[in-house]
Amino acid sequence: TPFNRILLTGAAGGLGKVLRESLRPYASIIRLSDIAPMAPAEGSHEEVVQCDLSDKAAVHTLCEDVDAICHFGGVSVERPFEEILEANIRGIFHIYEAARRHGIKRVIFASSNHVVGFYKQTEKIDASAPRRPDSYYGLSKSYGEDMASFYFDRYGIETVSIRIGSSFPEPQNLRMMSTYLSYRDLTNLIGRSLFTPEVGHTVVYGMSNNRDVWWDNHMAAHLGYEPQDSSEEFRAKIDAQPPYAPNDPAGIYHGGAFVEAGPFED
Ligand code: NAI
Ligand code: 15L
Repeated sequence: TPFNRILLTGAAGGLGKVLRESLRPYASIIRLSDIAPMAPAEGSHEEVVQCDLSDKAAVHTLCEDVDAICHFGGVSVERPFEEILEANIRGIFHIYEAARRHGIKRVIFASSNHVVGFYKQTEKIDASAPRRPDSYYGLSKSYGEDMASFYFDRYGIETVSIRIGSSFPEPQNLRMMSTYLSYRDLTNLIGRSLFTPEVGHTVVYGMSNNRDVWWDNHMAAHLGYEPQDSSEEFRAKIDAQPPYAPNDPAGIYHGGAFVEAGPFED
């Protein structure tokens, strides 16, 4: 059964703009939120609320009368620690505290492959592999997954943490031939994550049915996620690109260039 009201954070972002439309079947009302301005509500099925995730009281109000949260808001690339701290680390604490106080029982967390970004592309891992964050950004997602685990064990709030690979209109380079997640597959994975009865805290890799993958989703089989798309349809275009230099992290690590972002000097 669809939810009455779903909250989508990060609604002004690349994925948020897509999900604004594609999550529509999952709820009667979708409440859209971001720190950035958004297009006004289109009808009675939309609500638009600008909100800074680092503002605890504002996030509490944002979550009023919400039945499930899709948490996609935050800093989505490597940045100085202080920026990540406010948006991602304080932000996810505020989301879970608001969920607890409002009795919201299900969260879908946009985690990232950068939680395991320091694995080599020659290594295949499942959700039980020790995390190897590749950045402050990856660390904040790792912390978010721990927050999800804690709020399930302590308060029974269930979460699916989706370690999204690369979700864009198409793969942009050879690395993304492995990490690509189509918008259609992302939408279906969010649906499975919202409607599967018992998920506890489930970690799933967000990837399409790509040929050469580094991640194994057997530990999330209960979600029944079956990707429909594959990066293979873009193979010819990507093959036309020059190969990576032997020392280019894009051809070595799961996280690609994130492994060498920074340091940020004051
Ligand atoms: P994006 O950067 O386009 O969107 C993130 C949104 O969060 C932006 O609209 C931004 O204004 C908002 N935001 C930032 N700080 C905020 C704050 N303090 N309060 C409220 N809102 C704030 O990123 P994208 O690609 O749409 O990603 C969405 C989510 O999925 C992010 O959490 C990202 O980390 C995650 N993700 C995305 C991947 C992808 O391939 N697109 C891969 C892995 C994870
Ligand atoms: C992410 O986590 C980022 O949000 C996104 O912009 C891409 O860099 C993606 O990972 C990726 O690894 O391709």
